[in-house]
Amino acid sequence: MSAVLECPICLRWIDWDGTPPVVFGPDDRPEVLRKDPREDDVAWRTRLQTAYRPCSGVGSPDSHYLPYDYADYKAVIIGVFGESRSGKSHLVAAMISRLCANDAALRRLGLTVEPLDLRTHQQYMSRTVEPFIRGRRRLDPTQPLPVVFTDALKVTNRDGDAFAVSFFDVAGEQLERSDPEVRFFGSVNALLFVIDPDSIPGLTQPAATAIGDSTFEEALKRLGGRPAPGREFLHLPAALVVAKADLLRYSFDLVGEWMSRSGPAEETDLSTAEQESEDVYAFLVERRAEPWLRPAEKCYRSTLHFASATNVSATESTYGDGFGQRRVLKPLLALFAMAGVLNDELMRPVEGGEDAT
Ligand SMILES: Nc1nc2c(ncn2[C@@H]2O[C@H](COP(=O)(O)OP(=O)(O)O)[C@@H](O)[C@H]2O)c(=O)[nH]1
Ligand SMILES: [Mg+2]
Ligand SMILES: [Zn+2]
Repeated sequence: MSAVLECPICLRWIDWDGTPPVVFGPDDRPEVLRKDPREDDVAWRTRLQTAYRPCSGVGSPDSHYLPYDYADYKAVIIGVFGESRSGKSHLVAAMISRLCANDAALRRLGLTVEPLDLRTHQQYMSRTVEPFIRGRRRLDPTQPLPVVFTDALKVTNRDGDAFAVSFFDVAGEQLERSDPEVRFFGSVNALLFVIDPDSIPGLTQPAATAIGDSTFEEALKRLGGRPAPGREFLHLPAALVVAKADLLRYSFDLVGEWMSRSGPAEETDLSTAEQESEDVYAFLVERRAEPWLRPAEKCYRSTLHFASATNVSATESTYGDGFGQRRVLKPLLALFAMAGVLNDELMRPVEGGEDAT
């Protein structure tokens, strides 16, 4: 029997070994890749590195193209939730930018990051990450489009275990209602909930009247429909991020304190995740924002974070002085630790807590 794999985007089964490799030609159209009988194995394998397997007919409009080697790695599929304008797309772009920096701090954690889906990755970097991070340009609102991976990366840990880490960042309105396009509720196995301080009454907007985030409720409802042992908890790890935390840092000392702790060494130190989670939780409870905490109550494991993708607000469509990313990597690394990409011992608080030297 040949291996089958579920398409993470549409949940249809793919006969993995029976599906021929496909490449995208110069006109961006998929075409079946054929081995030249005179071609040696090394050349063939090199060509396969940029190949895909379609979940349905080659060129068919509802086909999704998964990296040829996708099934070789354990899939970590991150669903990003939050209403429109909560800051999802800026946060994801900032996270991926930091993750792909492959800097010394990440190497100390033993992580190596490479593109998995080269075509998607290059498009995402050139259309989104680079204009934002290097060009300081504000990202346009995400369009409600057919769902595809935002990016897919191969992340290898210290033990040599490789993971296919992919992200779904779709338009908020597609998450709010039961959009038939959005089927990834059946495949995501790590959750990123983006809490918008602008929507919590009394934080940044005096006129805010929301009582929670409808996309969180929709996600918890639809994820809860999955068969799971226990049922009381969703057996999925979640990171809850209070985004745009730069807007809170001067009005709330607690947020200011966390936001002043930044930089590669701090962001890759997960031993403070528990303390930060407690602080964020208490902060939100004190401000009667319990509805935004539902994912933390529902998921069997969760962490909470303060982060800012920009550190300043945009003027017109660009970010000026002070632009930078603060604490964006830690929530993703915490998800990695909860999902088994990183050793979850890294989240054990250091004896003596914050005062330890
Ligand atoms: N001050 C501040 N504004 C942010 C931050 N992240 C996003 N924004 C703003 O929030 C708006 C919505 O962000 P976006 O990422 O597109 O939200 P999405 O609809 O959830 O994807 C944009 O206009 C951004 O300028 C942040 O960290 N700080
Ligand atoms: Mg968006
Ligand atoms: Zn599919």
